[in-house]
Amino acid sequence: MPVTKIDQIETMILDLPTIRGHVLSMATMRSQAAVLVRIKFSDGSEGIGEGTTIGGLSYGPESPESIQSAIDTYITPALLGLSGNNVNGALQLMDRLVRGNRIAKTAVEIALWDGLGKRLGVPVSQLFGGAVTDKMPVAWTLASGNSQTDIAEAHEMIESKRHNIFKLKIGKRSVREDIAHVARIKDALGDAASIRVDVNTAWSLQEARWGLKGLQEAGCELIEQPVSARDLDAMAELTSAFEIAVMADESLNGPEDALAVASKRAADVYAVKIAQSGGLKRASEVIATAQAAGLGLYAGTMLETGLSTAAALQLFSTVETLHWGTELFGPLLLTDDILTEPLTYRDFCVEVPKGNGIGVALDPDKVAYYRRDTRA
Ligand code: MUC
Ligand code: MG
Repeated sequence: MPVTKIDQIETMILDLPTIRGHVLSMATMRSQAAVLVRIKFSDGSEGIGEGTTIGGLSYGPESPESIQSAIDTYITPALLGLSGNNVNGALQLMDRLVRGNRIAKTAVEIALWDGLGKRLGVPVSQLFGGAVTDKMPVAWTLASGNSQTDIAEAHEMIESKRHNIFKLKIGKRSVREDIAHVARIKDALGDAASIRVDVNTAWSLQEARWGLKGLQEAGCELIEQPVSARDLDAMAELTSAFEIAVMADESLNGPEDALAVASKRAADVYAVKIAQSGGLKRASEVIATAQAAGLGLYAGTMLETGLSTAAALQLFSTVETLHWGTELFGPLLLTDDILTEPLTYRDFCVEVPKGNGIGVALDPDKVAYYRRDTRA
């Protein structure tokens, strides 16, 4: 293969409205800000990537603006002129020159994989050893803030065969109110649905002990990140004290965290997010750690557009067993899709896009319309 150099890296922020308020313990989202990356290579080929977080700076240490500035100011000058085919080389350089900033690195790395896959004429899944599935179960998040609205939304999803796994966002109200809310939804849906919750770190250990007991009795199957990301001792206590599955999300920022959580047995399941891991390669290392430790796997989301969702699908399609399925529904939470061909959601599954690279293309008119820097 001839040497193909990285000629240009362009970034832009898109502001995309959500279909309803998405109420999380730390923020209510009414729009999502996605940072897109387009890399142009010396042979004329291109690759696209995305780095997206949730709720400004309320979820994690990176914001849309910091993602863009980390790329423009520090990553791009280091990568220009280097080989576009050597993704590992680019990753090592980014890790050496830029601490943290995993989502910024993810956006660039996805664009490199996309360009490489397109030049080789293969999907990115092939670059990770090949897909073992072409579709995966996909959960939906009920987070309107109201039990009756959530129940109506869940019924619609089940009837249209779009989702029968629901993640409820809790942690904003009292533990008692949250348990009652979950119990109302579980009672209304019965065995037609799997009910899980995400507390997004909002509880103390004391609250979590009550919470897990109540949720378990209400028929909830899994609880995601009940306590602080750093409090692995509390996560380990909850994991061993209750039958309900405990899933780590915010505790997992890359392979080193994956090893720490596994060593302490501080979760039963890993929510693997490509953005939080630092890209597809680092996410594959998080996955390998969970597999080696005998932990369950779930494909998480940062509520990204179809672009990053497609990149995640490429990687997760290569994983032998995703015990808890995926929540790769990001594009469905947005009022508009920015892909020329939206991802396919049917029969309770999301399908892996066919095609080279990450398998999707951006709609230029939509991108122009939602770009923050050119909006009036
Ligand atoms: C999170 O913490 O998992 C994922 C799905 C959703 O609704 O919010 C996110 C964030
Ligand atoms: Mg979560």
